[in-house]
Formats: sequence, C-alpha cells, structure tokens
Amino acid sequence: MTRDITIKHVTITPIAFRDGPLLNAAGIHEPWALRAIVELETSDGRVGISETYGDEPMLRVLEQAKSLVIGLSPFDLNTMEERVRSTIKATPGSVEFELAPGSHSAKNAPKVISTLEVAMLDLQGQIIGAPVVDLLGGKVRDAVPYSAYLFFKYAEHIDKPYAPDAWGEGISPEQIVAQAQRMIDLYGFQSIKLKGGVFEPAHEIACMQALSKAFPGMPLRLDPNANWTLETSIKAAPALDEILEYYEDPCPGLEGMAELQKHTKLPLATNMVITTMDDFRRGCNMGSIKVLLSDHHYWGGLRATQTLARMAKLWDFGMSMHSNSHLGISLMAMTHVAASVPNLTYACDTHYPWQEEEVIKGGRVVFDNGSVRVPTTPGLGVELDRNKLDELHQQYLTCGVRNRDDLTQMRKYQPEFTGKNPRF
Ligand code: GKR
Ligand code: MG
Repeated sequence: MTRDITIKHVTITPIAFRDGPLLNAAGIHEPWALRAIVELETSDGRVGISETYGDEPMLRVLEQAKSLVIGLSPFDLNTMEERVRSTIKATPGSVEFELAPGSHSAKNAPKVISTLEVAMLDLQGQIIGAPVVDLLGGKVRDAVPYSAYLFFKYAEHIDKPYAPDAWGEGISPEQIVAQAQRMIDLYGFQSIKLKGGVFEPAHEIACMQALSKAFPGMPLRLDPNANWTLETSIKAAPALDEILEYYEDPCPGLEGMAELQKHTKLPLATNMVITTMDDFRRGCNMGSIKVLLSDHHYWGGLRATQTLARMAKLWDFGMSMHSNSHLGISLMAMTHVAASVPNLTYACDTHYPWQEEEVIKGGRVVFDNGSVRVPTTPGLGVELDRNKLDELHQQYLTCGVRNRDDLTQMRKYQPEFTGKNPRF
C-alpha cells in the first residue's frame, strides 16, 4: 500500500555556488549565492528533493518545520500545509531584501510549504511511477520556454575570489548586445529580458533600442525593479512602446503602477507589487498590472502556482515566471509546473545561465531552443549528486556569506552608494 510509506527523516543542506558580479537596483551580487537543498527520506528508502532559499532566517524556519512532516505519507500535502500554517510564522527583525520577494519573512509559511510540497511530489511521483507534471493534471506543453536574462555587470568581483567568468563586462549597449548574442548562441532563447534600475534610464533605454535593432522581432522586457519614479517611468514609456512585450516593475507600489498603466499602452508586469493574495485582490481593483510573474518558491508551491494561474486567467492577466539565482532542482520544479499551466503566456525568467555549478547527477540541465523539455521519468526527474552536494556545502561553510546583501557588496566598489529606491 502506497499509504504505508511514510517520511522518516528530513535533511537540510545549505550550499553556496559561484555567482557573477551582476548589477541591480540594490547594488551588486556577491560572489556566492546561497540555496538550501532539502531531502525527505521515506520508510522504504526513497529520497524526495527540493531546492529553496539558503539565507540564515530561511534555514531556521526549515529546521523548525522538520518535525512537521515526520510520519506523514508523501501524499498528505493538505495535512503538511495545515501544520506549517499553524506553526511557521513571520520572524520579525529578520534580514529582508526588497528586490527578492522570497526573502520576506511574512512569506515564511508559503516558502516552507513550497519546499516540502516539491519534495513530497517528487516522492509521490517516484512511488506511483509518474512525473510530477502528471500529478499536476498532466502537461499542456512538452517543453517550457525561458528567456535570456541579461544583466549589467562588471568583468569580475572586486575581491577576486576566483577566476572571472566568461561573460566579460556588460555595461555599454554593444556589450549588452554581445551578452545577449552569447546567451542565445549557448541556449537558443527566443525572448530577452534586461535587468535595469542600474544606470540612468536614458542609458538603459539605449540598450533596449540596441537589442531591438540587433534582434528584430525578438520579444523584449526591461525590469528596473521599481528604481524609477512614476514620473520617470511615464517619461520613458513612449521610447519603449514599440519595442517591449512588457514593462516590468518600473516604479514602486500598486498605486504607482496603476497610475502608470493609465499613461502607457505597454502591459505592466510584476513580481514586486503582487506577491500575496491580498496584493492580488488590491491590484485587480486598482488595475495595477496586466502580467503576473509567479514563483512557486514564495507563492506556496506548485499547486498554489496553478491556483494563481487560474486567478490570472479570470482577470485576463498574462503569466510569466520570476527567478532568483538557482540550480537545477528549482529549474525542474519550475518546468513541471509551467508545463501544467495552459495560460503561461510568456517565456519564464531564469538566472540559470549565470550559474556554472550543479548539484544534480548528469550536470547542467540542457536547453533546446531556449526551452527545457519536461521530464517523463518519475518524480522531478533529477537526482542529487552527493559529491557535488558535499562540495557546494563545503563552499557554504567557507564562503562567509550568510544573508544576501547586494547593498553592502556594492559599497565595496562605491563607498558612497546609497541604495536609495527609487533612484532615478
Ligand atoms: O538577482 O539581481 C537579481 C534580481 O534583480 C532579483 O533579485 C529579482 O528578484 O530577478 C528578480 C526580478 O525579476 O525582479
Ligand atoms: Mg522582476
């Protein structure tokens, strides 16, 4: 009987992997990005896996959640959810990073539910011999499209912790076009996103225009991470009108976005102003957005993402997917859920091209024409490479990073950097 199989052990392993000197509204990425790998081991010796945030506050709530799944069947998702909701609360005073909704401690419960749900679905799939996407109702596409996620960047980290990456500097329009070309040559992406909010808007607009010229007809997006005022965002819109497929989080707040939407025909997209159901309700009433970027890591899991997609359909919102620095387990979870969502109207974001290391057997996930094929093997379709896990855990132990802090990192380059938002 499948229901006799229960979860008997939970392992949480924090890892650190190399990450590029990528610039954003808050500052610059540190040389090491953190994640946590969670393993659920069953009474019959199977292991279900999941990947999530690896900052210290997240590690603490994951520790707290361990006992909540011991003795549960991997099929007891609702009981797991109930237990997490009644036990895991926000942790006031914990380090939060405005740009990354996943760092907000108010989302502790949905973040933990998501982590456990993915590993439990992986186990369910292994037990019944079906890929996770089948447990989500089956796939509506065989492969999930991702976009080329460009960043302004320096050639190397200030403290030179390791050899520079192969991408070089990315600051001028020519360098940004070259970065896009390299990413497209390597992965075959068919849409492009530029992370903005870094330089003067005129420079970022010039980069978008250069991309539009170099890749005619390619869908383009710009994401200033709310680092432009409403006024600046309104002023910038006409130059972007003809070249963007959507305008992502140019200015802060549901109110600001609602006002901006009245001044532009560009669809506004967000992973910042709508990150909870309450935001969703208010955003709908105010007309703040037209495209929602989901993210199973903080929206409460793969099934919650499906609910969100249904709500987006009801409100006639387009759907895309948000990403932070991540490895292959997250990529596969994203791929399974995205394959099950009929109204995924835009290619998903992924930071994956910026990562070189992996924690899964077989190494890096392969992209074909910018898409990841949906696995047909049981569960998530990926397994942990234990040697790599040990190696990345050792890096965690020695790297010294415990919470993401792009602002402090940026002050190493520019001591006077304020991180003020909106800056332009
Ligand atoms: O990693 O620099 C970054 C991104 O800016 C990230 O923090 C954002 O959460 O990718 C994200 C976004 O689309 O807003
Ligand atoms: Mg964004």
